[in-house]
Amino acid sequence: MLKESFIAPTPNDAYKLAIQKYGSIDNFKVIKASQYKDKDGKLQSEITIEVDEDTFKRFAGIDEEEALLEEISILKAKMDRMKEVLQPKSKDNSKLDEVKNILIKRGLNESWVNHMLDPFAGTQVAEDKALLLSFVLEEIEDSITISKKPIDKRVNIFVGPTGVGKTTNLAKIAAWCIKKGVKSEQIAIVNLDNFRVGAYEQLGFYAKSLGIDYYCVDNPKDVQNLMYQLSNKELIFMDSAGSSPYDLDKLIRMVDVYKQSSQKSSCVNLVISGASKYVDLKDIYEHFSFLNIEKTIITKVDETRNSGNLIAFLLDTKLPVSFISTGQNVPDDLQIATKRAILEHFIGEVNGK
Ligand SMILES: Nc1nc2c(ncn2[C@@H]2O[C@H](COP(=O)(O)OP(=O)(O)O)[C@@H](O)[C@H]2O)c(=O)[nH]1
Ligand SMILES: [Mg+2]
Repeated sequence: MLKESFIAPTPNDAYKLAIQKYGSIDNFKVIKASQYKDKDGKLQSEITIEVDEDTFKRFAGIDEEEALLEEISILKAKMDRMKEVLQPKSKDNSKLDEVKNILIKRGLNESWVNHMLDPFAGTQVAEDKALLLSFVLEEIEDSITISKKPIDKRVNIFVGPTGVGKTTNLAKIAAWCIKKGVKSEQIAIVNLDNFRVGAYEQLGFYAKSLGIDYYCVDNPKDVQNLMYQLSNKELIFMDSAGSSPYDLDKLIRMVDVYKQSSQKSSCVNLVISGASKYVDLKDIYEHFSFLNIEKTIITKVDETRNSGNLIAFLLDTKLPVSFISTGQNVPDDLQIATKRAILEHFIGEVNGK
């Protein structure tokens, strides 16, 4: 025997449904009748009948084989629905690829971009360009580091390739410290770059206009003597040349001496141009890494349309950024680094501005 239920608003209507299906009361037996409230609070009546298999098939108008096929097709439809739920909802990754291309074209590292965005492939997020971009920007914002205080050591040395903006930004930063309340008599500027034509005069000019004492040394012994001489100064800024292997060797020896004589209260600042390519930035970083770089100062952000290179470098090295130089004007074109300031250019670039 098979059991079957009929549901209607009243017991009488439920009963009528059973008669409608099986023709006469003689073809089935009512074994249960009950009432309940459905999810909308409406009263429903349910009757359960018993019917033998032959009658069921006769009135259903199907033979056994058909019943089986029907059952299989119902199961198949059910499985398809389950697959739909389990499977990624979207197969269209064209927007995802578009976003990846924009980011890579703007200088971000391809493997980093893939690592960030591939998990979204085939999902609904993959169809939303704005969502994908904001996800990546948030990841960048979380991962880059800003130094807690831009200047927190007594002796600060500026290293980096020639022409990157070490001398001009040293002057801007010294001016910023004066603005923040350090007396100019409490500051000293030291030039380790006295070989280059004009290097002495350039920094000397800035020092004089800021009222800061200015010194020039070119060997480790003189560095040591000068550090003793300047022991009463609150803040010391050191400029360097250091591009050729000879310069670098000398710089390493001088920095070694000044680090020893300044008893750990010293900081090596790597000055890099925000307009440089990723591979060049990595080369520069490796070139100067012997000096234990603590912070980085980014210059020439006004000169680039591909700041993704810089961001890729910062994501890679995790170097804390202290200042950002936005132009040639001394002392005005200088900002304290913020994540926003670093991302601002990049956001403009990825949005095609
Ligand atoms: N556009 C632009 N030029 C800059 C910036 N910072 C420095 N410069 C210029 O880059 C050139 C080299 O600067 P300098 O300080 O002498 O570089 P150094 O060789 O590293 O000491 C100068 O003409 C500066 O005015 C900047 O943020 N933006
Ligand atoms: Mg210089």
